[in-house]
Amino acid sequence: MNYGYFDEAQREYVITRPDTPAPWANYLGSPEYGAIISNNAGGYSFVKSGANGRILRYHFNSDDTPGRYLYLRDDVSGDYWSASWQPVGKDLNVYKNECRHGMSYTRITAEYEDIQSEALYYVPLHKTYEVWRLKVKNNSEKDRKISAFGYAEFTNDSNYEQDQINLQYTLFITRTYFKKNKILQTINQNVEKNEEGSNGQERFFGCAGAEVTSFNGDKAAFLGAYRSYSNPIAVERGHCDNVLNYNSNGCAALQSSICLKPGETKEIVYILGRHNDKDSDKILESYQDLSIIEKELQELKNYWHGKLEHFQVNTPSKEFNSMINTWNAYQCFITFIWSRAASFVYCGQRNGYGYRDTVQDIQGIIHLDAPMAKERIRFMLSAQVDNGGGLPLVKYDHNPGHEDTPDDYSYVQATGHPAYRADDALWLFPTILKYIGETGDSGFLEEVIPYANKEADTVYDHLKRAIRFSLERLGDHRMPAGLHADWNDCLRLGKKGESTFVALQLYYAMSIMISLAESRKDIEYAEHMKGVQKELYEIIQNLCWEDDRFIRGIKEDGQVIGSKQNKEASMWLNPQSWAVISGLADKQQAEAALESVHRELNTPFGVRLMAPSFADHAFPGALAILFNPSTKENGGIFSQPQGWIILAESLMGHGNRAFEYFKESSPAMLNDRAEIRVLEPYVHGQFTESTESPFEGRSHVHWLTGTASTVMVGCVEGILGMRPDLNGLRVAPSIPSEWKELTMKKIFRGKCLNIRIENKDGAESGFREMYLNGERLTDNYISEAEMKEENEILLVM
Ligand code: IFM
Repeated sequence: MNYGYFDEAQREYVITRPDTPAPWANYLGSPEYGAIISNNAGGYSFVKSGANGRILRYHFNSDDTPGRYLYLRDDVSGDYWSASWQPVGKDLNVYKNECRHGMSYTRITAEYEDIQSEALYYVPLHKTYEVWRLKVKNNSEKDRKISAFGYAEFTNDSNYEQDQINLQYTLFITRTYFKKNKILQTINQNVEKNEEGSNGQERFFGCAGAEVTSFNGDKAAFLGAYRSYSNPIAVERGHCDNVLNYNSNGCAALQSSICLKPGETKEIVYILGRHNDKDSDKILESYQDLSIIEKELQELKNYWHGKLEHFQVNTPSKEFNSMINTWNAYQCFITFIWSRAASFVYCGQRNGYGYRDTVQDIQGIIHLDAPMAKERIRFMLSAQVDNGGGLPLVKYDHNPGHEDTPDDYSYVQATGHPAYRADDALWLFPTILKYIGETGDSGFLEEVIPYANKEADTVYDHLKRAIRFSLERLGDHRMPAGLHADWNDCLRLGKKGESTFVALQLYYAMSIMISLAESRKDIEYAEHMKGVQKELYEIIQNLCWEDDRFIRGIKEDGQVIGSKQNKEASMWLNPQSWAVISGLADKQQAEAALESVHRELNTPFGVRLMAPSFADHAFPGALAILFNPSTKENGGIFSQPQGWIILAESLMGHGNRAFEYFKESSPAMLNDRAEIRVLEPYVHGQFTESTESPFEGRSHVHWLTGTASTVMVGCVEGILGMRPDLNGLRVAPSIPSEWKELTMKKIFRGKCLNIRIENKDGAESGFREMYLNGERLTDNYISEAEMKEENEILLVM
């Protein structure tokens, strides 16, 4: 069943049925002012922090309420509805509704009883408030008298947890006032006032374009006792009763009357934000001329569409195109910006950036906005401890050079992270390599960046220390120890247990370091690294290869995890894909390992993280057993590794297999089975339930997931074969053989590359000829020096 479609010309996902199987969300705003909104206008807003800056309330894990509600009432008949289907929820046979989620804005249109409405929601670029514009049109043949009620439910405290739980306090600290067409809410209004008489704890919800005829600042007064958002007494009655909040729950409800001639349209704009009386008046004044709204919307589109224009593809698969050109790309930015801070599942309690997640998230945007990526790489390097390891959690107020580390009790207490994780800093290698490849900015390696706790070093030396960190923490077999965890949070191999995944990451990191050292003529280090890498190679080959698979690791007590002999969890995905990505597996091993993945882990909805799930034979560190079988790390289809298996198959030239994995797990490909997948068809989730679940194919944990970046890399670098290096670009597509032609437009180091791939013979990979601006090249590589401002590239497969 489908609930909507991709409108690629507008870069919008259009929801045509509002009764989606879950709230389907969009993100508005920036780290300064963030907002999340569903197709039924549910959601919340916050200033700077989802945990400490919450201004709109939301009921998590519940009924997608409250939200940014715009009620409409026919003042003659008394009938009322809402501009989004919910919360009033009119019969869909008579109420028509469409929601368009775009790049940082959402537009919901409805038609009921010949009244057409359009609610547009956005946060203007570089602004710290949000705009709701309501347009109402009379499509009937008679005059209509309509009341519009804008409703915003404030939190009683900016701290989300306090607002929800500490009611004996937070119910008694807010007040609302009605001042000049707006409700102003104050918190702790008597304390710490600045010169302007404000304590920075004021929120407002105001209206421009229409007079407010009645208001409520008290939630209970607006809704009425034993009522809900679907039938507020104020709307039913036809007016608010001007009751303000004092020792109760605050809200802002503003009623305006709209008289419409046949065919006439009127507009009202509502603005919400955390600003004091004076500033909010200024903001509202700037919306007296409502034409500003179209300008601001255009600015937003230019900003986002401009970023996405850096890489565009046109393949025979419209789903692939929608994901790579728009939605996967946008999700990469959203995940990059919000990390794991705020969604309908992440309630905003994370107080920092996870090291490994953040360094991986960066990879998804490098080809679209390299300067933005560089800024975050710097930040993450400044969160590397001088021993080379990453801080498992980097606080939002991170202070480079002055931080405590997991060796300090204070850090453990503040973050809840008791120890280093084995993989954190190793993610720096592919991320920095990709950044340098995309930009040619090898000078970045010379930049001096502080460590988290003390001292500073060049980026190059930061990387050396990351390698040293792993080498100083080896297990009994001289493989890297799993420490508190490797990528898999649910796998504790014991402090000295050894992780194949980390060993492969380290092996790959060494290859990267050898090439960087050679290019800088640091021959001594390169030679040293080659020796150490060779030793690691032998160890992994001797210990971790078992017939047709790489094992997952060795526990502290010697037990092998991921061996064929194991009754449960005998086959794991990541060691197979990473054996290929790292370059360690020889051809025969790679082919065998990938075949085992397909045979033992593949399902109609993607590849399982491991199988069989733990049920009766888990070891004490196998925390995955906490989850139901086929769920999350316990044999679920974990989404992030789908990107790695797509990449691994592509690197092997298996275009058909790579695309098969894309198809199975891609949200867009499941658009017509949305009732099974449940999550937004335009967004990756953290995992999908697998074969043992009664709900096989159902996905969870929308938006904020490392999947965005791994699948992006799997598709762009893998399937599409965009493989930049220090000096230029290799074009090595690994595509499904049914694709006979595809084109790409890539902005590479300021130059425009128009790339056409011709595949008349139905190959999966490889090339016969490549041309740059009509000149035949000797292979499939173009150096930067050969490129003009505008380039036509043809690769014949
Ligand atoms: O790698 C982790 C990630 O850091 C958080 N989500 C789960 C992943 C796998 O355990």
